[in-house]
Amino acid sequence: MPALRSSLNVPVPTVVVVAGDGDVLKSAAAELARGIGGMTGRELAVGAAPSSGGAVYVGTLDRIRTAVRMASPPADLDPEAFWIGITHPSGIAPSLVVAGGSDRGALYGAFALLREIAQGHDLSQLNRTEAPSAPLRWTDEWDNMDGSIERGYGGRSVFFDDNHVVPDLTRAGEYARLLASVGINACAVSSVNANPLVITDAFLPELARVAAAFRPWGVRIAVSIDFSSPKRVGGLDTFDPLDPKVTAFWKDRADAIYRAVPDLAGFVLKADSEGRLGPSAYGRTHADAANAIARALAPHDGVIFYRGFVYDHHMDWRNPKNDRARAAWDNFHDLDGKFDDNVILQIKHGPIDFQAREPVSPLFGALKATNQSIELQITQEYTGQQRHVVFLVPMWKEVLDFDLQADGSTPVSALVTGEHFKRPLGGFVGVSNVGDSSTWLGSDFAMANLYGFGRLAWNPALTPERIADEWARQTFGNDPKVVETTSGILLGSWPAYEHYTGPLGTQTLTDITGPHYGPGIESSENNGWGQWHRADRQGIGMDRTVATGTGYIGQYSPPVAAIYESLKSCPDELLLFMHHVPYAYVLHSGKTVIQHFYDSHYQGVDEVARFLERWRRLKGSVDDERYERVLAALEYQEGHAIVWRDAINSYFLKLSGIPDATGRAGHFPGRYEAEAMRLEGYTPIDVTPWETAGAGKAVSCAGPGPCRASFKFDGAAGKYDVRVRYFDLNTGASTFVLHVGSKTSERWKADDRFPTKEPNGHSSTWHVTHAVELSHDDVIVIEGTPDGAEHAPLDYVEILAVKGHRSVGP
Ligand code: GCV
Repeated sequence: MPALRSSLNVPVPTVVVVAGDGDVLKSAAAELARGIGGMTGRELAVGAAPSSGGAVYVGTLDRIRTAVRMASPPADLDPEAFWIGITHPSGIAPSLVVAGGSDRGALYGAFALLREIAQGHDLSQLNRTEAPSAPLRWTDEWDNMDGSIERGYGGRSVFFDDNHVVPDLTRAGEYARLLASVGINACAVSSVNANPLVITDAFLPELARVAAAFRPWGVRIAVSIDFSSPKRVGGLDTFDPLDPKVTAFWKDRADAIYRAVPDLAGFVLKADSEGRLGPSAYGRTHADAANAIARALAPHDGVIFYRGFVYDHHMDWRNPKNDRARAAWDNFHDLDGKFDDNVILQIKHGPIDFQAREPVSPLFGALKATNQSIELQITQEYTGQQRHVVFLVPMWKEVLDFDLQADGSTPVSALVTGEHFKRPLGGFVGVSNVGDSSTWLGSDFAMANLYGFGRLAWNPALTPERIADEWARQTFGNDPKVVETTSGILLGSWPAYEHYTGPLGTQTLTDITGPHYGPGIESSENNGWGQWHRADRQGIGMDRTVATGTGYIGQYSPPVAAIYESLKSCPDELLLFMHHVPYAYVLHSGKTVIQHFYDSHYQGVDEVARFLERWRRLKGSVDDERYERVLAALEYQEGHAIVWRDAINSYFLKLSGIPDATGRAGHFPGRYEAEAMRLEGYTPIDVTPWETAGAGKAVSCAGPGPCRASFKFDGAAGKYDVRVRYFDLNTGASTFVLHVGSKTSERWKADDRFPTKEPNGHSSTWHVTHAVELSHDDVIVIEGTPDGAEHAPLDYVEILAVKGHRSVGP
């Protein structure tokens, strides 16, 4: 603490002087007292009178002007903007000032000042004005009314349970505080797969309670609506948006909701998508639909986010011209200029669905007279579901910086903020899906994504390096070693994930009809979902060219289309998204596609192994609780990256028939397959898909157990890591015991909750025993005792020499 105090170069204030009396301002003052007090070890009073020891003044610019003389404040501030600076009032020590264009601006300024202090910045010359890049900075929560969260990995809803709002909204209020701390100003609390209950009279008093919990933090709530509500809860026989009965229904609902929640931010609508009903049922356009509802909201200053995620999930895969990537642009570009001013099209950042890598959605460049916003996914649906560290800010930053050349230079950030085409509204939506877990998102590092989303929405010019550094300092403190390691892991994590999942623009090669988590390569093909990568024995990739393919590339402006259309200029990282090529096709890097696949998967695993090594060096520098939690998460991630690597490499080795030039793919040194061990009680089973288990097989213990699988170690004496690869299903908690000779014995339970009942790439995990002394012919035994429907499935054991240790003998 003292170090932090001295680095600030201003006296630590003893009082927070509040110029004003609104609830949001009270939150700002309380945050300053709590934050500065906590970080400097000094207790601060909150009051109206300055003290001789120095103060921090907080309020709107106008009110502060009358309270204290400021050296260089701005003449004016937009409502959400703030100025933070230093002032030298007579009679008391130099003091800090947080002035907002409104109370909300002051709250953002308070959090900005706390960020400065947390990072130990010199405040003696502080003089900074900031304003957000865009008026709309929202999160969407995919919370269901029963308390579950679609694609949520951090526990249950903090808003809903059993079709009601939860009785205790303390966590909801804390979430609003968290959102406000990074400048988010609205939150759609109910899932886009909407339950019409949310807009019924009976529910509105409950909704009002959520709004009340959020209000002190200046975060307005919104709700997702079901387009067929006029029929489902309105007693009408139609939901045709042009029917006067339907427009009257929406007006009645909007008026009723605004009576209960006068500051409701608005609605979110997913229509004509993944089975949700929409205007196509009546041959109406998306503009008809959006405007009908927007007109009910307009008198209340409400807005409607209309999702651009509209596509046909029953598309015929046999037609090579069909292409889901085309859908957003095909559905909306013609409607440009036809939407009311309180409609915002909410467009996912890529044309498919938050894959490990996608190009930028061409729809951003097609809307010149329509408000638009970018939808980014904070919850890691396709990027490791919070079990893998994947810092998405570098990916988002690439998207925001990408120049679509729609009208001269038009980086995506200038389009979605509304800046370039001078739109009245625009902004950012982050699908967050926090839950009741103590870490909100279910893992420590995942919070860097929520933080980074807010920071980029506030200022898209910030760099990923700066955001990672800020987050690391505020999360783990300013120890340079900790900051460097933490931000290094964050910044390397998206590339690593892409390397071991879906390189070269193949998308995340996961089980797309299942939980979207582990590998499931063929699940993308031969079905209507349209996430095809079209791999066959000769080659791989979607031909999206104008010349011979689906024509998707033609949705970009001519200069951008020219880059993607030509194999010569198409960047390697998107090659297979844009083109179908033979496995032997040579990339710009000089490698063939297939060799790049093999290498990249090994590289990705090595990168995660290095994250782990680096983290281990922080023992003692990070509190034990978080150190151990992150360590366990990274150890698991390394193991799961190996599952990905081996699944994808084995699959493409078999399909292409082209060997890995370095001899790694398909060869597993030190590996003993369970089905080849001596089995007592265990029986071999086939694993589906085959590539997610060693040799496609495992062993399962059908009886009460324990079952045993044993083998003799046939290597030289030395020190080894023993990796037991097994499947942890969500149907029980089997017990495993590992015996190595007479020396080592370890017991563990398979009690994690992976998203599957089957042995496959989602449930494959490992237990590693480090640095075991082994002798040639040592007997290794694994005992598995089933629990419930989980039959202690075992895949293989791998015995690898500890690095730097020479084995002797046999
Ligand atoms: C809320 C993907 C997800 C769905 C999600 C949908 C959407 O398809 O898998 O869970 O539904 O996107 O964004 O509407």
